[in-house]
Amino acid sequence: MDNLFSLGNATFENYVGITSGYTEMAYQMSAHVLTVGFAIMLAALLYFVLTMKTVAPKYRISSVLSVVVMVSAFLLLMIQQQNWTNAFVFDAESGRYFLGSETDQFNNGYRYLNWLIDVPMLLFQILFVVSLTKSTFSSVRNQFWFSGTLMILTGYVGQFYEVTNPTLFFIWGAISTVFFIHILIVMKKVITEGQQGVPEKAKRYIGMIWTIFLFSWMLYPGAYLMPYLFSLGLEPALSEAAVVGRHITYTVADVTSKVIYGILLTLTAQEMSKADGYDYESLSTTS
Ligand code: RET
Repeated sequence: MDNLFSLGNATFENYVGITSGYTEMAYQMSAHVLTVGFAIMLAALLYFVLTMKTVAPKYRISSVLSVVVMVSAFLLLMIQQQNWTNAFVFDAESGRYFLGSETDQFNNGYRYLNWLIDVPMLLFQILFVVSLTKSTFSSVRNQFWFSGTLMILTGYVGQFYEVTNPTLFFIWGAISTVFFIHILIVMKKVITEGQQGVPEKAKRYIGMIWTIFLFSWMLYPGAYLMPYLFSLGLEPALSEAAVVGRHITYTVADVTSKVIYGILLTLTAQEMSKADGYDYESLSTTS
């Protein structure tokens, strides 16, 4: 693999793109999955704007935060998609796409920088819907902020080493995981406290939020590890299936952790609003 090291700390998508190249199907599936990802963010942006008034004013900050998340995700995921289509060039002789020699290489970094905005927003968002009984708002907010940011920054550094230095890749990944576990512990506390003294339906929604949260956030470290999950060894698999698998995993994770999570928070807030005497279904259309 000596000649490959001229790619610098490139991620495995580029190594696949210079060794075997991508078949039409793998290249297009990746492009399409990346495109559907940002299209969903724009569509969901409308949902969060249009449902804003279906919840009592004190819950509306949650919708505002979803709007912030949608705008930043839409823009950064669009750039991420362009990074994919610009990085690889079709070669008519072999019928495959190879890494271009005069283009930027592909890197998932746009995603990580998007998380830097979205992760704190998604974590804060729930605090505007549920009420804490024992913990204080500012302490939870600061813990989310601290661990959320460090989890992403350490993972961002680690992903550059996924091919060239697996040891560093796993060390940075492990440090990131410590912060991730801290986030899960704090979130579980928020969920448990939030379920106390709320209407039955809202309680069920909050339970679903925890399941969705756990499932979708776990997909991100899965995508980080993708080249190793495919090789099941200490060398990354340079397989296009793993590349497509990573794009799909990230997109499913993004739609679930941002859009479905936000919708469930809206539904929870609607139930709590009703319990507070604010029932949007019986409001007149002019109010
Ligand atoms: C990294 C590095 C490897 C170890 C772990 C990670 C966790 C990432 C997570 C990201 C969540 C992102 C979200 C974005 C929404 O916009 C950084 C991949 C544990 C949990 C929810």
